[in-house]
Order: sequence, then structure tokens, then C-alpha cells
Amino acid sequence: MKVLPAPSFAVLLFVTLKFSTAASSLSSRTSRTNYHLAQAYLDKYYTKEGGPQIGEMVARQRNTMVKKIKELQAFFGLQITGKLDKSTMDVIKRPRCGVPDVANYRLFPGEPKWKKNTLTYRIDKYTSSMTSVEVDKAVEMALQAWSSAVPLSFVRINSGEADIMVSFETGDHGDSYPFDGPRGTLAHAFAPGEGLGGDTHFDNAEKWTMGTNGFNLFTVAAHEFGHALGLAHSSDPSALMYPTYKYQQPYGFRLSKDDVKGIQALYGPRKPFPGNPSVPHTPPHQPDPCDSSSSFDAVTRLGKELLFFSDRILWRRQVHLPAGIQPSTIMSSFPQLMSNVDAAYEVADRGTAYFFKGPHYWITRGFQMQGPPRTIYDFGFPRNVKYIDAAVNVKDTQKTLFFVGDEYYSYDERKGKMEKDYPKYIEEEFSGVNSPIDAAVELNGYIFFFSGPKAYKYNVEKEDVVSVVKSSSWLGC
Ligand code: TQI
Ligand code: CA
Ligand code: ZN
Ligand code: ZN
Repeated sequence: MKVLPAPSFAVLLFVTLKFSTAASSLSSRTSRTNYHLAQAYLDKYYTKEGGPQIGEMVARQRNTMVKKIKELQAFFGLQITGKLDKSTMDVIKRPRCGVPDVANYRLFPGEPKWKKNTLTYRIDKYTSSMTSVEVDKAVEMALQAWSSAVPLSFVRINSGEADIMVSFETGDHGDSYPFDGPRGTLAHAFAPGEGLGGDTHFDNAEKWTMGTNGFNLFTVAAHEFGHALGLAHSSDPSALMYPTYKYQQPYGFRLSKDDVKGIQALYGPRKPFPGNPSVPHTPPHQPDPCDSSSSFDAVTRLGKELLFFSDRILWRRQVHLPAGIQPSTIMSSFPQLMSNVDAAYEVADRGTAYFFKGPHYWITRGFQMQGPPRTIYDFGFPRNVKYIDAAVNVKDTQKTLFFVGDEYYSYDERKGKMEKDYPKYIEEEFSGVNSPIDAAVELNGYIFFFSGPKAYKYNVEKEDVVSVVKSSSWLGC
């Protein structure tokens, strides 16, 4: 089903409207003023319409007036007559604050939605304004913005017919909604359904960008995927589905409350991991914490908790309680990080944690992400360092050690500077610890190094490994 109403459809609705207005239950006794006052009120607080720019919506407006009156009457516990009777008008004339009584999001007529939880997508034709890697990333992040709120997951395919076919098109492109050159229409998407349903087209005549110089692809794609999943426009100006272009920062992006309400009205909330087996983003097999070959990508303290990262899984435990350890997805706590975190550390005194992935790092206060990622070269790493294996903050010295291959760096947190004479060889300082090191964390004067299935307990003062245990023993095994 097409998101944009065909012109003939709109005309048809206008004709229908003439009759339905005449036959409507708004009696002739209702004064014109009352009617307009009520309509303005209902539009402000009870509208789920996306805006009057679309013929179909204008036409539907009066048809739904009775429905809206009924909603209002239900909300205020009045008798549900669908008419602008005295008690209803009293409510309308009463002064009130500007908080809407109902959500502002809107669904398409018939409320089309996907009947399965795993949807495929395929990026079919690219644009010359951006590299294909950038397009892939923007599309992935835009889909992820939605899947973080609902039990949907998106699987990319590179051949055949996907549920959501994504392409950049110029002018006439065979779906009877030709693009119009620079500006005007930027993109369109088909509501959920067979064939064209879900397909999302971007006008190749636009200047698409990763940033703000031109139309930001992440922003427009996230809006279009809202349509492709079944959302129409919202009247909430803070919503992604509000029909005005507003640049959205891709990293750290969160859907507005209204967008979340809308998408959850269709698909329900994302169930907490491990959830039921049909919920996507749970790994195909339940991770076994006691798998003796298990290893970690990153380990850090975060407040009173210890966090263990492994692929897409985040194990959380209380520092002093090795019981009740629960697997969750990294997505559920840190949607921006998604998976495969390289390293993490906390500076407890600052209440700040740092998460590393490739040449980027993210800062959090507790579980609260503090803005977009930054580059690891801020720390003073040489350019040949593309990612970090492990990081650990040593409380006493306020130095953070970064492990890269068989070397390590020491960063002075107080001075905010990398220390001179580094990198050094790991085996020089930490003899007995195998490199590369996957993860490291400090607790009570010991640094615990994780390398594959082994965890080394290193006494900082004695400068010696005091024991080696299985990494999985940290998960209570
Ligand atoms: N494209 C319109 C849109 O996606 C297509 C459209 C017009 C539409 N009327 C509709 C879709 C009614 C569903 C229902 O909204 S657009 C924005 C905006 C456009 C607009 O090119 O105008 C964005 C595409 F306005 F929100 F910025 C993306 Cl983000
Ligand atoms: Ca255009
Ligand atoms: Zn199209
Ligand atoms: Zn739209």
C-alpha cells in the first residue's frame, strides 16, 4: 500500500465528505462559533492528523470530528454522545495547560503493519553524493533507531527481493511517484505490505550527506523508515515523524516519546532480553556464560556493577555479588555501541566511563551516553593505532593503561596527557600475561587481564601475576 494517496483517492474523499457533513450529527443548533472553537480545540489536543498538506487528511478531518468529540468525552468522563452538548462545550471553554490528552502520532488508514519480526532490507542503488560505506551506515543506524524501541530486527541482504528495498532514484522511476529534482520531495516510502510495501526511495537529485551540508541521509532515512513501518506524520514538533526537516545527530540519536508511542502501538514494546524466542536481537542461541572457551571484548566497572562485553552480549553483575548474572544485549543498555566493543574503562571519581570501538570512543555518566563519539587520537595515540584491545584505569596512580597488540600506553588522567616513553612492551611490565589482551579491569589493587579463555590476576604493588583462572569464572561459573 502506498503511503502517498493517489489524487483520485483524495477527490473521492472530498465528494464523500460533502454528504457526510450534511448528515453529520453536528446539529444545526450548534452555533458556528461553537463549532469552530471546538474544531480548533480538538485539532490542538485531539488531532492525530499529520497536517493539512495532504488532501486525504483534510478530507478525513471532519469525518473524524465526531470520533474526536467521543474521545474527549471519554477522557473527561462525560456522556459519550459525539455531539457538542453543553457539558462538552464547558470542558472545551475551560482554560487548560498545553499538554495533549492523546498522542500526536498517526497511523495510516487501515493501520498496515508488518506481520513478522525479522525484516530484510537491501540497498539496491547508491548515490554519488556519499560513499557506499556511508550510505550503509546511515541506513543501518536509521533502522536501528526504530528497532531499539520495538521487537523488530533488520537483516541486510545483497541479492533478491527484500521487504525493504532501498534505492536512490532520479525523476520517473517506475512507481508513478516521480521525483522532482533538487529540493521539493526528498524521499518517499511505501507503507508495510507486499511488493512495493516498505520500499524506500531517495531522490538522487538531492545532495545527501553524513553531516549538515545538504540533506542528512540518516535523518531522512529514519523518517522514511517510520513510514515504511506504518507510521504517518505526527503533529508533535519534537517527533521524527513531524513533517518538517530537522537535522538529527545520528550518534546518540533517540526517538522522541511520541515516535516510541506510535511504533509501539503497532509492534508493542521491545521485550527485555532474554525475552521470548521470537524477539529479535536475541542471539540465535542463548549465550552460555560457562562455555569454558568464552572470552570478553571489554570489561569495566560502572558504579556498583561490573560489565562484561562479548560480541552483542552485555553481562551485568554486581561487583560484590557473583550471583544473579543476566545476559542482555549491548543494544538494550548502550544502543549507540551496538556490538563488538573493543575496550572500556571507568574513572570512578568523575563518575565517567569510556567505551572504545575502532578509532572512536564514547563517554557515559553511568548508563547515560554523553553525546556523539570522538576520535581516539584525542588521547594522543599515533595514527597507526586503529583500535585498542583493552583499557584499565588504575585508581591509585590515576593512570589509564591502553593495550594495543603487544604494547601498551599510559595516559595521565590528571594531566589529560599520554605519558612519555610509551608505548612499552606488555611483557616488560606485565611478564606472565599473554598478549594480545582482550580486556582489563582493576579491583582492590589487582588488575585482572583477560586474554582468550584465561583471566590473570595481577598484583599491582608486587608487580606479579598471582593467579590464573578461567575467564568464565567471572560469570559465576
Ligand atoms: N517526502 C514525504 C515524506 O516522507 C512524502 C509524503 C508526503 C508523505 N506526504 C506524505 C508520506 C504523507 C507519508 C504521508 O514525508 S518528503 C521530510 C520532513 C520528506 C519530508 O520528501 O517531503 C522528511 C522526506 F518533512 F519531515 F522533513 C523526509 Cl524527514
Ligand atoms: Ca527532490
Ligand atoms: Zn519511488
Ligand atoms: Zn513523511
